Amino acid sequence: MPNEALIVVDVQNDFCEGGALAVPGAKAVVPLVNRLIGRHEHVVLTQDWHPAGHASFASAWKDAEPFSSVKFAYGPQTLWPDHCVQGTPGAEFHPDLDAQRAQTIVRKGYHPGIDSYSAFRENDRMTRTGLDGYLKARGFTKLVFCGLALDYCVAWSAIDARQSGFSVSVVVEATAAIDLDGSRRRMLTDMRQAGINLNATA
Ligand code: VGL
Ligand code: ZN
Repeated sequence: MPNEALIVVDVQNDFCEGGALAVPGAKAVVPLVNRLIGRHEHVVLTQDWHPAGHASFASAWKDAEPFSSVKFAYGPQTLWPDHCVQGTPGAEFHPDLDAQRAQTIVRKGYHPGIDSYSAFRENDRMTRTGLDGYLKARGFTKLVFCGLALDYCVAWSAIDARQSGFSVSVVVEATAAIDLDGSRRRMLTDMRQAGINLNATA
């Protein structure tokens, strides 16, 4: 489909088993993601790409635990273990990911004080990555999402895509979730309410 693009979210070593912020079941979805890539003419990859000492890292704060929530100027922010630090092996795509045919790679989370779950708008909800303009300039109207993590970067990206007017599907079987305090269930509900098709298959 010429007007459809596949967006592969954050299939990086640190989000896979053995990585700094491992998502349970992540490695098992790589073959399904590759199958989707094989079936799409237009493929975009996203890459979580934090500078060392990023404000979303618990290690950047005194007495803060990973997975706790703190108040940032832009609102509540979960603190994470150090992950996807620019230039480190953990930030690289999983070696089995079929990354060759990707037409563009969008990096996010590089502003030291702002996290970015969404590949469109950072967590301050104001700073834009430019992906929206890129996809629209290329004439895409339908986006299919897969990758990691379902309840963070996939969901936030998919919901922003709907808000930007794209028709959106998430291939849930080609994702894996962090599931922090019920986030998987909550984000599935939010995506359904946003008009996202969750029934697409790999
Ligand atoms: C992600 C937490 C922090 C993700 C990225 O890719 O879902 N989650 N950074
Ligand atoms: Zn991150």
